[in-house]
Amino acid sequence: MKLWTSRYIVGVLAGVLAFTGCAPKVETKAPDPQAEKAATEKAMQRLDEMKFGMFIHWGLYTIPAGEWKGKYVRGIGEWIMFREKIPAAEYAQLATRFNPVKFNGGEWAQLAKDAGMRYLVITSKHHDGFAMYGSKASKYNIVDATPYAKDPMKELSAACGKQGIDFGFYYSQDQDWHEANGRGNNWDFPEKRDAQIYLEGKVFPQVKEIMSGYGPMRLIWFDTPGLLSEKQVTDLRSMVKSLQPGCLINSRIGHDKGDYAQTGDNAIPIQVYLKDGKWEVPATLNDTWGYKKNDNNWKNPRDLISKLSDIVSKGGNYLLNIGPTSEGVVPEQSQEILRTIGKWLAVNGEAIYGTGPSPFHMRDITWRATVKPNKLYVHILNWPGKKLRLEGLESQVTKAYFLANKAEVPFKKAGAALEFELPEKALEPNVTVLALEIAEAQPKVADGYRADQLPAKLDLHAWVARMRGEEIKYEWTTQSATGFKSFERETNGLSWYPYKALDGVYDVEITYACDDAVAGSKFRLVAGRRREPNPSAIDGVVEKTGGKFVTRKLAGKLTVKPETETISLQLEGDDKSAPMKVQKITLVKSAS
Ligand code: JFZ
Repeated sequence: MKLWTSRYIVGVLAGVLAFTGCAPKVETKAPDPQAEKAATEKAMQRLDEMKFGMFIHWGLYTIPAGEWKGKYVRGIGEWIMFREKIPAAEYAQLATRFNPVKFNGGEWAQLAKDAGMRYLVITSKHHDGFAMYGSKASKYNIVDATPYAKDPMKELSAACGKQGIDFGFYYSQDQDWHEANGRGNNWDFPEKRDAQIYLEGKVFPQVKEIMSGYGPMRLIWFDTPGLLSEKQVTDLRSMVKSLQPGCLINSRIGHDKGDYAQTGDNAIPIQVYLKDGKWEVPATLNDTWGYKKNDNNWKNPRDLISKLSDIVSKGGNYLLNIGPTSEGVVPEQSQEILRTIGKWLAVNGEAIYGTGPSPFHMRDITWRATVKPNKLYVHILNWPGKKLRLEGLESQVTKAYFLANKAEVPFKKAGAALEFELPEKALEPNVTVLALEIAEAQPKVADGYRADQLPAKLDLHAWVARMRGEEIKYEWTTQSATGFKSFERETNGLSWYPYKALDGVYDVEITYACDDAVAGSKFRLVAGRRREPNPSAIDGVVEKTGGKFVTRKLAGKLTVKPETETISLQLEGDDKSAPMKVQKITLVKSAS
């Protein structure tokens, strides 16, 4: 007890000395509420129109790049300090080797521009506590602690300004593994922390710095709010808004104090989602945010472009990450992927930027829709062959044409549907957009087809799920997910995110194929919230399918409530189930 008390006091004293010594106390006065509201609304509209942004994770963790003392470290690269419980003093030594001589802010801004990205968010300080800009509030920063000794964020923010790309900072406001009073590092600092000391000594001064020295800040991206109190979060918000009322704040500031929301990483709602305002999907190009030298699990451009269409048609923005190396180089593959997306956007951007979400719900993965006044854009994700049937549109279509070549597309009425005559093959390797000119400003959609009217029988395709685990892959030829390897620490499986679209008790079918050798493996379907003690669940056993895709009804029912966060399919046990291919699960609303 005595020991604990004295260590605590020493810890607090050290914190007070380290912080109040060099940083003046920062006042947080509340901004004028009217001005804040107007500026925020304007910025929200701009964010909604931009749709596509670049996320950049860059920090000291790019030196180990996924390997510590010769050992490969699983998981996301920027968490290596935490994963390996690296002492703060030892980790800090990385700074003496951080020298990104190849960094060129103009090139990064140009890459974002080439990719068709309209905004950019970069880590000013991640959980490791190291400031990637010149900070007066903490010596642990790129100018004072590295041989590079320059502030790359000055160059980058200026380059973005020149390119017309909105600039924003990521800032880890609660987790800080370098500080005794930051959250997360209990291997160096087992004592109880005092978050207020950390906030006043580091966070408030640093947030003031990043909000003041880098031009107009379009948004600030806080992360992993954890244990800050509502008062602390409110103070943080006031500080941001008093400095730049039009700077948007993301929901990961905590306590519902953000202007717009994030989904989980790489998590896309299953349907159009407009109930809680604007949202954004932060996503990776491979399986890490911060650079890892051995992570070559790159998503393909087709997948990413389809995801962009999917997300935008559901009402969201896509924030896609690059992880530059410790030299300041963006991996070649990332550049190539982004430029491919940019080429697609140069032709099809009209169907993305400034559009509204789909007026239809989504029945399968053939197409998605976005709208503009008098226009409906049909994004064809999976080419249906020579005919595309579009059901549920009541508006009169006056003209149909492809954005790719402006060629008119013949169509006729077929009962209540429209039937478009397509070429045998897709025009593009990626998403082909069919533009429809319609008589009304807003498309009229028939009852039963509207976005908020889901059918009693609803497919959840593997493609719409988040694929968790490094081995799991999507197979385009069979439209199925495969590679369900089980590992102890990484959850492995498919997760769907209903985001309030579902409410009820459901019978469940699963469509899969497997070699007979896989039969007997167990799987589990779970619907619940994070860490919910008793989620709704169905256990199943894989049966022989003779290699063909079959649909099987599961024994049991799944309860999905509006507050259910995820529906997950996990294959339990060893690697036996790895080659199983899952196309979809189907929820059938049950009477009981
Ligand atoms: C956080 C960070 O821990 C991570 O390093 C990275 O910066 C990422 C963008 O954000 O990780 C999270 C935070 C929240 C969720 C998932 C990962 N979430 O809500 O599902």
